[in-house]
Amino acid sequence: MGLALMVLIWLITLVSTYFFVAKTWWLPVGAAASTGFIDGQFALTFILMGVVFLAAQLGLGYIVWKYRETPSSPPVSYSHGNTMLEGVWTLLTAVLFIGLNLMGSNVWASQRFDREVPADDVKVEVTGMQFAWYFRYPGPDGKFGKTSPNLMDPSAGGEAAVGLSNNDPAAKDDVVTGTMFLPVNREVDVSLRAVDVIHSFFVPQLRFKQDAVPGLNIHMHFTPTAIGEYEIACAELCGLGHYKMHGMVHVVSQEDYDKWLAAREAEKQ
Ligand SMILES: [Cu+2]
Repeated sequence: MGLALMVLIWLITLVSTYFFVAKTWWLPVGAAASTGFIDGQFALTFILMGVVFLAAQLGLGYIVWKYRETPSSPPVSYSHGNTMLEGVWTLLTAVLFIGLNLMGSNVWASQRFDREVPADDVKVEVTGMQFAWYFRYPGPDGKFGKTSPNLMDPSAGGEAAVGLSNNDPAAKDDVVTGTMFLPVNREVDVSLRAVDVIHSFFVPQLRFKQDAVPGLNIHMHFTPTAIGEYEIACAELCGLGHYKMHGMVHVVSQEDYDKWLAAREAEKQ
């Protein structure tokens, strides 16, 4: 029985490790400038944790087999553990987690702070609500008009859903859409908001994931590097309609982006 259990534990361990090594289940091909360092951090975390996982599971199987019950086994006895072993184990785990955290903080900060803001970045405000995403572009004046929670009417959709104030001159040319369009190879400055509960804006191909929190306006930036259509998923369980809270990002050429934006402006007139 001990032998069978050891083999079973090792089998489950090796089969589950295979899926990671063979990358049968992995992030899709990246289409953003940050793909390299995010995937690097991701791979490093999986390799380090994978080694610990393998060692722990192989060790578990061995111990289960070695201390199996046999006719000559001594009666069960309890010990109070080994303080030295527990100390070393706790220290190594702490070093591993704090180390990964410090390394990851560079990657984390690079999407939020470390940068010189390019003058020609594309500003988009993303608003999450139960259960839709809205995207607002500042229009030719480059300025977002005022919005107010009092004006928000999610059931009305569009401009009313994000609470756009029509009295503000800067709001006149703002474009609100249900689909995100972005020009390729230009830095996008996202302002992320939520109307009701916490949502999470996740575009796997763009290696972008950030919670949208009511009351906060969270800035992040990324640069799409390949033309294509990418699905947005809400990655935070946000209510009964969570499963249908998705949208599309269309990364297009600069020319197509200009045309699209001009058409949306024309629609407003
Ligand atoms: Cu959501």
